[in-house]
Amino acid sequence: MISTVYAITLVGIGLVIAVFYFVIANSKEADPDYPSITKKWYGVRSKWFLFLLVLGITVSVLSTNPFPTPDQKKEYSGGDYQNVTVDSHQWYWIMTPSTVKAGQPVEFQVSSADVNHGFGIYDEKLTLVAQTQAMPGYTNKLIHTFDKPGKYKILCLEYCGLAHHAMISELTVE
Ligand SMILES: [Cu+2]
Repeated sequence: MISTVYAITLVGIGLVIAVFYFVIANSKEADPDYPSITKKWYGVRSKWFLFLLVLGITVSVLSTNPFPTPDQKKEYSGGDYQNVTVDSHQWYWIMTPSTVKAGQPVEFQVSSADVNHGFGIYDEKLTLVAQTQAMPGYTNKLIHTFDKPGKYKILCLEYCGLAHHAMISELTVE
């Protein structure tokens, strides 16, 4: 098996060398039209760049509206926040408590026991409603008011190792 792989590798290297040799042996002096061609395609390139820039900004603005991090300074006068402590681990969440009430702001205190994770709250249609980073040594605050009761999903938004995809939990909003 190993000698087969070795042979295939050698043949591959030989092919690459042959292609390089062919290109170098067949290359000629620069075309006299080269400067005018360069000028024309530089123009095309800058128009293409502007198009991509405008497209990128438009897509970013449209796809982050509403922005998935709610206003953290919004005043709330209807009583206390509900507090939820979130500890993230490779590869699970510990949320205390894991049931909250709709209509009253929730303050999530999010931290990590090992590496960086992304704390993402998704509704039943798997639309991101709020998110913050979970970092070791820091406690990040995320304030969010749930309008609708239901089962919300917690997914990790930052690749954190082998079982990152399995880092799923549930938050019940009553
Ligand atoms: Cu994670």
